[in-house]
Amino acid sequence: MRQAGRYLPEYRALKQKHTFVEMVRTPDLAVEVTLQPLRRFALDAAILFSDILVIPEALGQPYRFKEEGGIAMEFRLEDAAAVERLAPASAVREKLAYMPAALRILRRELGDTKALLGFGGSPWTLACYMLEGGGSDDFARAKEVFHRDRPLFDRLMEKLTDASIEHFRAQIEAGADAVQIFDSWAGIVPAIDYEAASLKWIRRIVDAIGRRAPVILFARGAMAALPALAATGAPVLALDWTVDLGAAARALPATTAVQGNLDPVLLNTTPDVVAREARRLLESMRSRPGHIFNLGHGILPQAKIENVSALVDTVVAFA
Ligand code: 1CP
Repeated sequence: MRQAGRYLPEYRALKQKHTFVEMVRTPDLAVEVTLQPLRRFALDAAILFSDILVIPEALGQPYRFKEEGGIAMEFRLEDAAAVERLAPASAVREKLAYMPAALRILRRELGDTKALLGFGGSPWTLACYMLEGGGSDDFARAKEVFHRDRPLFDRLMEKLTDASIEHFRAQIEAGADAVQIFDSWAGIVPAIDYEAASLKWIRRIVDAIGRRAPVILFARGAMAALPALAATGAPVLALDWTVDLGAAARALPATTAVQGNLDPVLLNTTPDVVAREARRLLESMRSRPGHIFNLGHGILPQAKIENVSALVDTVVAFA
């Protein structure tokens, strides 16, 4: 998840001096931000500081981080001609070379004692930002295009799928132990459309890269689709905080590991509450092997550092 961010003073200090995009594009800065939480907390894994929107950027649709927060794309994809104008998937290697560069440094710094995660957005989630031209509460335009102009939608998804496969391969070659696919906007798709709008493209990615490294699949808001998500072959499903982790895990094949799913809002409370709720979550998974403890979505800027410490200490001490 977004473990970096505004809750850490050292991150805020760095962001005073550099823009978000600059930090993403400069390997030494991306490495520094990635390592910041690991210097404070006994975490088992690091996730590269970057963003899912580097893929639209590599294809010719740049993004920026707005001063008031949130993301804006330089333009929105209007029509089929705009989709055709996007660069081919092969552009990813050259345009995003800063990402494997940062991963190679991190691999050296972390040695073999910590897992290093790469990531990317699902084609559907990327298409949401590209068709909308920025963030949105409902990404209505992506759904409209899906229903109104399926050839355009499919053409865009093919490009995003190919670009994502290149991107994940490059990250694995540079030392990522596993890659996480963020289908952050799965939850806005009607269940009956989820296969055609998102899942079939994710499956292509899992088929293409699953033999090289484990895939962690996170489809926020689509917990009713967990059996279908497991059927993609992704060995790990990340679960959002809306489901009972223990019950959901026991309903999945024993070979599917689960990651999650503490409500990030708890980190705004107190160390006692965090420790209690973390133990409750761990207890619910006691009889089910294959649990990667994590939040159920990204960490919030309001998270308190003493609460993150309490969380990590509780998980590490749990027996
Ligand atoms: O901890 C880390 O730094 C991990 C790296 C990481 C990841 C995995 C970042 C850095 N972003 C992401 C994924 C990402 N980016 C997703 C999928 C995960 C999720 O659902 O949160 C999405 C949807 C984005 C797009 C994005 N980037 C948004 C949402 C925009 C919107 O309106 O929908 C935002 C606010 C960002 C900025 C961002 N990316 C990462 C960080 C640390 C930040 C916050 C920057 C800041 O506030 O200073």
